[in-house]
Amino acid sequence: MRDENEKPTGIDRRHLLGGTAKVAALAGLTGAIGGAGAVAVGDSLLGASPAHAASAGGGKQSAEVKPGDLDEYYVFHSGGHSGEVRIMGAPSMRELMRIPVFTRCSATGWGQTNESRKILTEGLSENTREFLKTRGGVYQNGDLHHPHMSFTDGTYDGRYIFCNDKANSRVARIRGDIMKTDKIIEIPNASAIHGLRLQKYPRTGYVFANGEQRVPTPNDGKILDEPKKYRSHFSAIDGDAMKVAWQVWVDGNLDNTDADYQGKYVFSTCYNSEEGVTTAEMTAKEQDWVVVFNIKRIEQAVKDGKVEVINGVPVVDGRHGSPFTRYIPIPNSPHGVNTAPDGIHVTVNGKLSPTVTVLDVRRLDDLFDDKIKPRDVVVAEPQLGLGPLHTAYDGRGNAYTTLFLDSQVVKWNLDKAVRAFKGEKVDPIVQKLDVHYQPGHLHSSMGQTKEADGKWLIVLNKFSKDRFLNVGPLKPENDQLIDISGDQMKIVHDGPTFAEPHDTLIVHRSKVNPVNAYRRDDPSFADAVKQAKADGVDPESDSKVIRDGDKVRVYMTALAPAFGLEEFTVKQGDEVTIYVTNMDDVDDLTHGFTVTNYGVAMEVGPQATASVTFTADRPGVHWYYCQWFCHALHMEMGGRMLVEPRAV
Ligand code: RUQ
Ligand code: CUA
Repeated sequence: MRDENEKPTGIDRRHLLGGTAKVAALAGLTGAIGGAGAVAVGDSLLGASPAHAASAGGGKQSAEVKPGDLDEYYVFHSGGHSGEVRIMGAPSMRELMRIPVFTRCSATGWGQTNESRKILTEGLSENTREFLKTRGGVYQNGDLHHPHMSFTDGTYDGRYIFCNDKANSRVARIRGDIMKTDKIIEIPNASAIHGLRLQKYPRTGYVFANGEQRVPTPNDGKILDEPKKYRSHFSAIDGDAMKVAWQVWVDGNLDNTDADYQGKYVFSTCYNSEEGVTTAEMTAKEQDWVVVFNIKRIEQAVKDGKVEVINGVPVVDGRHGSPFTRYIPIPNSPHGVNTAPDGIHVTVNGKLSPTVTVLDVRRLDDLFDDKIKPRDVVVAEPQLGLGPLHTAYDGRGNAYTTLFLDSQVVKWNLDKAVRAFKGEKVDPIVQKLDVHYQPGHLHSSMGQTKEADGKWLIVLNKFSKDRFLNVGPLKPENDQLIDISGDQMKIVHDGPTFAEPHDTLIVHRSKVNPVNAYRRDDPSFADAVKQAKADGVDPESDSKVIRDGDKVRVYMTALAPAFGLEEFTVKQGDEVTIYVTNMDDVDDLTHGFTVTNYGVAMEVGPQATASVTFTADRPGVHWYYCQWFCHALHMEMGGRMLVEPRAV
């Protein structure tokens, strides 16, 4: 689809690069807010009228999306230690939806329904399931840093969103059609899955996931305070099967990761090459590294069985000297790693070093063939400022890096950085913009794809301080929207958010096509439909109670404004499973099912079946009701569960 806002065709790249030279003259104005200094080139990019051209070098885009109008982009926002993914719209920054992933959710019953509990438990190890037995059967928390959408041929395809859980070492997948989590797996031989990125070419394919903490393998208590024996593993997960395909044992730990656009190499930063266990030890050296993984060689070794199988996963030894990896030295404790949409450059962000190191992927074949040295892959290393964490791109040759300590975003030119590294007297820095405050990740529209369109940048600031009304000791974070369509960055919106967006995606709406109702053969509730069939019940039309010893299965339809059953009776102590099928197929007609004073609640989407199991251990009259406002008679949509007391 084409939008009236889409990038005009026929952009003259050389004209643009030439234009930035004018901006370079402004580079001394560090911290200058975009809008100062008129440069007309940005206007030609936007196709703005000459009337605007005279005003400023900042973009001319507005964050305003009028009531009833739709945003141009979907934003997939991580929920950090809230454990969810949030969908927002850009440029309005309106929150559109929350997708429970590692969370429990009061509204939707995520963590409570049989369908969600299956997803939350089926990918766990026996050992973890055993551990959770006395803890409600599922983890109650998660720390979701990095949501990423699946790729086909270097750009988003809308199929899935994958994300990590640092807290409990898991990886999850969200379906792009219904925007619900459909798979969660625990990653064996890893502790704290942090960096997560996807194979971009030819498709996803692999989900690459970093084990951040070094731990004994197996971590069963036999090895404790012997850090030299700890290990960390890089994982490649088959994103279709949601199964770990292989792992690589590395030196150091693993922080962030990204993949190339050729499907050959993956990169992971390491901030603890010292393999220390205290902060002082971890930051002792001046140099750490980025590990480069050679996918073909690893796949070949796995195929040839040249692996150690640990907890069911083939593991190759990728420590120094192995054919599977190369370690490129990078100044002190690098953090983010970001592949540029040009398919050639990869930036490694220094964190404790003021530099960003730029690699050229075209040199990696030679590196793996030992024709060149690791540092020969480095083609630039500009000094940008204090605390570089992550880098985004505009598809016009510019990069944008967050400076955590300086509370700035620095815009710099890749080509100039490469030329400066060769000794030419050029300053790659285009502009430094103050942000509020202490930014971590940043993301440009379509910027992690080969279709980077250079329109918007979202900067996730860890602190909001004085930007909003005081809400007590715990303050929101601040997600700032920046117009990058001009030569100068311009902040256009402040957006408070709850703990804690780490990372975000800005995906053009043409890539995302969710459905309005479930298909009746949707796999997410296939078990419920199967059970109904086995009980001789058609869940789409029948409402009835099936008794099976002390198990009771209650089937009912939901059709606004009534459930198929206005009452049912069970005995105290029965294990009751309620199956509700929403037969409304009107857009936006979700029902709910809550049992009063039973702690039971779930969402029942249009055309979906949802189920929940509980023990009816409280005798008495317990009304159930629909908690999703669905009809003028929504308040009346309910019924009674009569629980007969156990005979004494
Ligand atoms: S990390 S602030 Cu968890 Cu993505 Cu860099
Ligand atoms: Cu159905 Cu409210």
